[in-house]
Amino acid sequence: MAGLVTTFGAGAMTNSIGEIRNADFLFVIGSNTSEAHPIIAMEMKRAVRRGATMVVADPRKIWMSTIAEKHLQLRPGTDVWFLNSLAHVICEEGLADEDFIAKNTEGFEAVRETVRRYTPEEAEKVTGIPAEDIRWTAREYATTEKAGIYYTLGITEHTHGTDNVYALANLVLMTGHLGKPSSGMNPLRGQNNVQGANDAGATPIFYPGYQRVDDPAVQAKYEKSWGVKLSPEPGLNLNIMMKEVGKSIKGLFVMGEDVVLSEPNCMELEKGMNAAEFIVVQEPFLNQTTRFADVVFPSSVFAEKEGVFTNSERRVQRVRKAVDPPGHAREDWRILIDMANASGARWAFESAADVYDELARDADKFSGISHARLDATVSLPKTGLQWPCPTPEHPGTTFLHEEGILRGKGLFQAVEYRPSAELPDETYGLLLSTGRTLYHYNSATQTRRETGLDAKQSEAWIEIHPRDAKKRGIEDRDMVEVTTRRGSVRARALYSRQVQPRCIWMPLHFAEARANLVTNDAGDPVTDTAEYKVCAAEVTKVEESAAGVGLYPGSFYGVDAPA
Ligand SMILES: Nc1nc2c(c(=O)[nH]1)N[C@H]1C(S)=C(S)[C@@H](COP(=O)(O)OP(=O)(O)OC[C@H]3O[C@@H](n4cnc5c(=O)[nH]c(N)nc54)[C@H](O)[C@@H]3O)O[C@H]1N2
Ligand SMILES: Nc1nc2c(c(=O)[nH]1)N[C@H]1C(S)=C(S)[C@@H](COP(=O)(O)OP(=O)(O)OC[C@H]3O[C@@H](n4cnc5c(=O)[nH]c(N)nc54)[C@H](O)[C@@H]3O)O[C@H]1N2
Ligand SMILES: [Mo]
Repeated sequence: MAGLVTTFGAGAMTNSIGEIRNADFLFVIGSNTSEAHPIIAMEMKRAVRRGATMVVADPRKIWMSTIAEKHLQLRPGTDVWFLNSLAHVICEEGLADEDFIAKNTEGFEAVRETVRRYTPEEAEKVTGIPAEDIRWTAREYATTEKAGIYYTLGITEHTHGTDNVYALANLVLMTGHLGKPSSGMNPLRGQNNVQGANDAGATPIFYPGYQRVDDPAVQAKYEKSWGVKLSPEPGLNLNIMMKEVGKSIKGLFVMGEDVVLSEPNCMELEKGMNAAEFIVVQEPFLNQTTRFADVVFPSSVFAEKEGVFTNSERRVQRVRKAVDPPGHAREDWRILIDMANASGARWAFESAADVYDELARDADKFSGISHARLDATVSLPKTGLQWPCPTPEHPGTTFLHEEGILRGKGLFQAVEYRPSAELPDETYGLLLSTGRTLYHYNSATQTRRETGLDAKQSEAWIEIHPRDAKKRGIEDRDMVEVTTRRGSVRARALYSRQVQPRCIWMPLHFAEARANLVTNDAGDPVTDTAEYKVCAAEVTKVEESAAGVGLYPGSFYGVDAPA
């Protein structure tokens, strides 16, 4: 199991972005690729233009669904049903790659047994996807050699997010779509360098390079290397930490996250922040979270510093300083080193390159990578090196698992459907989902400071199906209040057929209408990732206030035109 779990645990693409254009079947699930990953979407468009078949599984009509052979518009939160029914068809119709399964995997029988019950006809009742479309998708996926899966938050931001990922991995393993070009299992990472942050050990369970904190040999290695005693206990996951702020967590050092905007059920977090004893925020901009800070360290943005970024395909690339940080702002690493040394450490790093060298020294995956090597091997358009890259001579790794599933075996995981934590009922009759748009970036601290982007989308909105709106006496563009068990926000209602009836959708970007005042902080049992994608909500019309009348956010292809 070692290989697959390391890869899936690392959450990196098994394959590379450049391979997408040569894929013959693209299975895009829970990813609004053209808005959230436009460069990767370009590769997908290129594949489709070449003749590849694309299937989009998404509750909303998104731009990608307009070029897909089929749009499987499932009900939010029903992916395990859908994916198990694909596995059902693959098993029943003898499409599984028995040879690959025997050589490379363990645990297939349990999955075969579990999915027996997940017939396409039953799946249709739960997911809303026609049984025939399920059969067709299963056959196309299983019988196409170059078939890749691409997924993002529509899969992970659920209380059954881990089950969704396992159900996808089962499909990859049973069809043997692994260790080959243009195939595999490809989570598209979110923030710039979120991959690099994970690689560097910014997670509660790993040291750099996905070496487990509870492995005594690893612990001993780092105690020697860093010269300090280390704990073998995994740390807390983000969602759990946020619930402990002001309770067992008395002090908080926040760097590069606008927590009171982006964490679920954020009013509870605000209470915790008010009860905390000391809060430091290291930020290039004043944001919602700096309101709670005792100290703000002004830091710099990407163009103001040296370093490396690692993207979703494990490619470590150099970033170079273009301008000096303004005023008192400084590079993050310099601030952290000063903090460490003021606390009694003796860190002597003189450059970002020194910091990277220390990381690479103890983590095999990157030991062949250094700023010096990256600087010496610039060959456009393919810059950087893809890990694993264990030695200075190693060329880097384009796709993983070429020689079988590394040293271990891919472990199947039988998963059963569990409904989302909170579903619509008589009081809260609508299903609310949240996400992002092309024009703004997460907390929008950066994009709302840019006049062009702000002109495109200057105020918050919710998308509601005209039928649901009319039932509630809501006209297109009326101001409404969205209420859940946790709180309420005001935003403009837009009639939209992008969303299904009985579903509403809103972006997370707007500080004055924080989606996270209403989202559910129930977490996945394994990762604690919150259920941002499903909660129960109700919508009522409110009087237009004098302020806050902004521009219509626009639509890219007209499906959300007023009825
Ligand atoms: N322009 C822009 N780009 C960004 C960002 C940004 O804020 N703005 N943020 C970056 C970050 S941090 C991230 S993590 C990525 C996220 O990238 P995405 O995950 O693509 O972004 P989301 O808007 O969350 O969209 C998730 C998709 O999943 C669908 N979905 C919702 N619920 C379900 C479900 O139950 N099942 C299925 N199958 N699908 C579902 C939604 O309809 C949507 O199309 O984007 C990154 N790129
Ligand atoms: N409702 C809902 N909520 C969500 C999501 C959702 O889909 N729905 N998605 C979730 C996801 S996937 C994510 S990733 C989060 C994102 O949420 P956040 O991480 O809070 O959002 P960002 O805007 O990416 O960045 C946070 C801060 O980093 C600062 N920053 C930028 N560059 C630097 C730098 O170089 N150094 C330092 N120190 N700071 C910097 C920015 O100014 C900003 O204030 O939101 C999550 N919240
Ligand atoms: Mo993200």
